[in-house]
Amino acid sequence: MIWNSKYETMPRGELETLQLERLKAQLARVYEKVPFYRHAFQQGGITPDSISSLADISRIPFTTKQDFRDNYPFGLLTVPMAQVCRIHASSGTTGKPVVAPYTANDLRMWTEVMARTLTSAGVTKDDVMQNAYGYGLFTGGLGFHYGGERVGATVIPTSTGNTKRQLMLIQDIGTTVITCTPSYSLILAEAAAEIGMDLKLTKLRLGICGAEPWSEQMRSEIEAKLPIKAVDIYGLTEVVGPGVSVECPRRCGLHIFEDHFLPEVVDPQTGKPLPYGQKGELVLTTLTKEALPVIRFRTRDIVSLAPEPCECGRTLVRMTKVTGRTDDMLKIRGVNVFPSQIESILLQVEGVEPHYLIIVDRERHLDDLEIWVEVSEAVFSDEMRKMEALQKRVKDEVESTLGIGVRIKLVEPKSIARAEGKAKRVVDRREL
Ligand code: DLL
Repeated sequence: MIWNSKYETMPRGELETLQLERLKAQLARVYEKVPFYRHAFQQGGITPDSISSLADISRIPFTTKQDFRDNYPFGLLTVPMAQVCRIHASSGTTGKPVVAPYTANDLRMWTEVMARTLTSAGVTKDDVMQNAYGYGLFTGGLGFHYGGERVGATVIPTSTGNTKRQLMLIQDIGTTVITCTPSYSLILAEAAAEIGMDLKLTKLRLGICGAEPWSEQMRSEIEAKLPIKAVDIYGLTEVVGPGVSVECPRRCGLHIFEDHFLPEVVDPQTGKPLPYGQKGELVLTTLTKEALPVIRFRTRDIVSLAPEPCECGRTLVRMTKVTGRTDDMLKIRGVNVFPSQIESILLQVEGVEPHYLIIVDRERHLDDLEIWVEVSEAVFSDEMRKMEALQKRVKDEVESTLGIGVRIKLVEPKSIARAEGKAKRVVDRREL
């Protein structure tokens, strides 16, 4: 099923004409309204009028997460606050989050792309969709929620956690679709096994999983342990949230909703555009977003693009599953975590040395975060009570910034191996 045939199956020539028209309008708006973009364009020696083809976009400078940080919170906004209806956020590279404001039109567009996404994944009005993405500042909860309602499905807004209650609702209400991170779907499977509940006897048939990287092996594991077909969905806060791309029933890549998001793949080192089929960094430009359009946003996600028509009938380009990142961002329980964030917290705590090791593991499908932190000689030779107080302080600081639980292990001075070159700060033991 296709939610919006006009745009999802538009002949590519027509689509490209539409994209160029929208791109020009978007560039003219940001040039007029946002000093950051005006300066960047001027430095690159261009004006919106210099862009006369889609290929010309490579002349425009990139936008990065750092630019969001430098313009925090509203430096990239193009409308008065009175027109902003909602704000979401996700973690940035240090303490301050990335802020995503939406106008009423932005929310309509987001609901539209989420309705397309859910329809592509196989959701219909007859489904009962249990939404176990986090509600709140995270875009997952409300993004799926409104998309599900738009399609006409029955939406159960369970949000994350409370696994036993999730299972009870699946059984009692007759949930057919679960929307959650891939790792959470395995937690559900395991918890069901523990209480002797056979998920195969429920009505569950479909899972829409994203917000963190997952491999084909993990998909096989999910599909073996739950009675669902697991579909991949991709998106990011800076661009819209979930709803940028999704798999169709053919499952041969994720179709990008190109009438709203213009994709490019570039060489992460040189920034030069790469041809279709070559792996590189995904760069996205929003074509219709009002409150906070982004021009050439470097996602840091590694993909390649395939423009060949798909058997499903969609003409929209397909991206491969995300196979990695060009930076050190970790997704821990669906939350973006940067080692630099942790470092900047540690550096503010007295008695702690700037030597640390971040250990990420997956214990029974749940991501586990432990940080080893060296303490100063003075603290180390102090009383136990003081060490405990320091450990609690570090734990509280890290947890309140990241919003996820962490174990802190204080270790002796000079016990963390020193690197001669680049320090190794992260040990990721998860096998995705
Ligand atoms: O994770 C939005 C989302 C919510 C997507 C629910 C899908 C489902 P952020 O928290 O801003 O937004 O994180 C965005 O997560 O740049 C990728 O690195 C990663 N990511 C998101 N979806 C996938 C996926 C949401 N399907 C960052 N596969 C992105 C791999 C993904 N990585």
